[in-house]
Amino acid sequence: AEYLADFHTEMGGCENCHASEQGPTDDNLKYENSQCVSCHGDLKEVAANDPKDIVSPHSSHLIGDIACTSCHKGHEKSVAYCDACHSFGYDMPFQGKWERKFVPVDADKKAQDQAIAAGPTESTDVVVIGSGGAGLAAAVAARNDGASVILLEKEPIPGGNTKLAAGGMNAAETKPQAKLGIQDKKSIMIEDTMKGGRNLNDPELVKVLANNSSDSIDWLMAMGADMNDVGRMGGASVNRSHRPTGGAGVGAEVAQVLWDAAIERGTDIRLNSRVVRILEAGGKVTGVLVKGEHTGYYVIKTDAVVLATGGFARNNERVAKYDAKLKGFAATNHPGATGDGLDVAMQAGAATRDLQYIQAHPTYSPVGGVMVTEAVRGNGAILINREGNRFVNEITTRDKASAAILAQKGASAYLVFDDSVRKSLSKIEGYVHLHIVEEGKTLADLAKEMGVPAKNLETSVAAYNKSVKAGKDEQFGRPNMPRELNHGPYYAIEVKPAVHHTMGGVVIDTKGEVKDAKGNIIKGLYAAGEITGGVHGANRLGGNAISDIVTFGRIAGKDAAQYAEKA
Ligand code: FAD
Ligand code: MEZ
Repeated sequence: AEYLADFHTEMGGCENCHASEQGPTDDNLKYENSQCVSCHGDLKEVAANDPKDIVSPHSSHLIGDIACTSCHKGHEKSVAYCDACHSFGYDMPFQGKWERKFVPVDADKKAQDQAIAAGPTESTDVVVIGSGGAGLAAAVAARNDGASVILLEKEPIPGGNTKLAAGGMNAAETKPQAKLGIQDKKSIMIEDTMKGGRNLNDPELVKVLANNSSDSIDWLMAMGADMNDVGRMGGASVNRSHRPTGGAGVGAEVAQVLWDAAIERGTDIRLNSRVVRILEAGGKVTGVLVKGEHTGYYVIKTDAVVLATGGFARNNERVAKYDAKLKGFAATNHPGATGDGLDVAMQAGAATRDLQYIQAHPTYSPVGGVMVTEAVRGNGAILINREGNRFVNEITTRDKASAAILAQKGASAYLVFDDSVRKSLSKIEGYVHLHIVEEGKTLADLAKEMGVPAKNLETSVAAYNKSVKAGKDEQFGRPNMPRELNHGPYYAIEVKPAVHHTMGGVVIDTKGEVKDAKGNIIKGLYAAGEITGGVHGANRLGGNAISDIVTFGRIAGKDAAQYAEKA
């Protein structure tokens, strides 16, 4: 049998998988997935039977109830969705690398027009587009305000880039900072953010970001998030990047907590559901046109839409159009970060800004295909080139760190750290698990693994340790050196820059309302998160995106709910 459906049919007909002869009745494939679970067990049970010598594809960092059908297809070739982000270094099942073909939102115009002419099939107070942190925060806030909410996500797996976020969420004057004795001010967060963004940020949006940041931490913690570990990210003058105790990834925590809260509040979340058009009449939003992967085109009537579709770093054609230097670069992002939301927003008349500002993350592992969090440097790692030498202040802003790495021989470098850094950040265990970390009992052993001169590596680390002791980095001016690197074993990860964040996007005001080219508000259209421009200027500081999506997601969701009530 070629496809799963073929041998399942042999075992008992279509009703083996489907509730009706017509096939799937919803885009989450709720019934079909419950059938998989009834025979094969749930993800935990399946994971328990996976071979122990591989990273089990069934126990993962993904959020929500991961549907079996995301990978196992009935009537077409199955796919390994993990492959969309990772390179495991061994053959994955189903052969061939998973990829998403980009289909323009206005493809199939005739069928779209027919669905619009047929009119809405349902209605809701608020439609949220995108199931990343901004979308989930907006949905929770809108439900808290009493609005009915339908949240639409085009991917089979929820959480967007948010679920991948690693290093932390920036916030100032928070309770976790106070507990750790860290003195910070919202005004310093504003200064750092403006400076990092080369003062091209919208200062009003930056004030909203910083002034609401501690409330956003409280909001998440009240829903059960652990944001108690606080570290340093590049360009910050104070430790303000919040993440779970022990240094686990922040994104999986935030996305899971928001997902659970959205479900608990009765949000209607639909996966495999791509919004291709926002409908409006007389300058006001009237609905959205959705393409359900299994249900086809349909219209939802609504007065308020929150666009939370994220950025476009994974669409290299679009990236290169705005910044030709990044042509051919790998990306750290999830496969859905293609920029459809921008197309939908622009079609609806939204103005955009700063699209030319696209950030490369300095430390992407070309071997594993994953980003290595800035928190590794924040907790003490240094950058070493092929000559075995340091060459930059490791926790400078990303634009500067990326440029410095690209200027080294081989256009890549090594993150070098010791066992005390490893122990300080549990996220590092994930990199070890992915086999992207070289290890040496001594620095000389490690140098051999890296293929760099041992003498130089030893001298570089000794000089760095001397700077830590002296509290001053004369060579590169690194401001924060949390620990000496003298606890073997020692580790190295080869890293190079990859496209990471798109700073530009639709123009919003401080309430998350979207503006058109004349500066007028498009009534009923709100946006939050990486789809928007202005918060980060020309260069985003590490940790500021999660802060952005939670704060502006909350604001946009609440405002959309209040607008819908009055409309
Ligand atoms: P996303 O989380 O990307 O969600 C957008 C969702 O919209 C996606 O699921 C997408 O599929 C969906 N979508 C798009 N178009 C449509 C459509 N037409 N119809 C329906 N759905 C659609 N930032 C930090 O501050 N701290 C960190 O530690 C950090 N670490 C990171 C690590 C990695 C590997 C990456 C990639 C990013 C990291 N960032 C971090 C950046 C941060 O994660 C993102 O900027 C942020 O999560 C974006 O959130 P969002 O909700 O705007 O978009
Ligand atoms: O903000 C980010 O993108 C971030 C902190 C990423 C990371 O290195 O963990």
